[in-house]
Amino acid sequence: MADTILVLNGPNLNLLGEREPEIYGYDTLEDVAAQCRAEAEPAGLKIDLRQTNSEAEMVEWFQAGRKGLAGIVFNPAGFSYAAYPVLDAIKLVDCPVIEVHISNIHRREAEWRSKSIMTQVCTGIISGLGVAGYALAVRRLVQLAKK
Ligand code: CA2
Repeated sequence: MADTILVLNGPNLNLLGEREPEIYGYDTLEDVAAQCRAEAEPAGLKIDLRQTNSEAEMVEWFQAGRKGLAGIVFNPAGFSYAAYPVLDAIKLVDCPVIEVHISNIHRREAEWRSKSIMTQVCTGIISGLGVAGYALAVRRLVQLAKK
């Protein structure tokens, strides 16, 4: 059985916990990694959490993850709205991909935030449950890996 879940984060999420806490909360990506590990490790799965501001690097991570992963949790952040090369790369992977947004992208001040182009190629989406959405996505990927 594939034993790793990738947790991929797009632009600016390296600043999670530092900026706009009223929207995104106070947890950092390190906290998110710990919450994801608490879901995955009892099932014998590992978490590999990464963040990049580079679209090219994100494409390369999806390409490298084409085979052999239990699943991918993906917060595309600003890539959600225009990064078609990333959308194409998601289509290459053979594991489930769950899109996660910390905020409810359908309930934000700007309408463009609700139009993620990634959703059409992801297995499912969690949006608006805060950083807890990451661990919930991992929980579902653990269930799917056991099937
Ligand atoms: O709610 C989410 O998780 C988002 O994907 C976050 C993105 C935003 O562009 C999406 O519309 C929704 C990134 C927001 C800007 O980056 C920040 C990172 C940390 C703290 C504050 C802002």
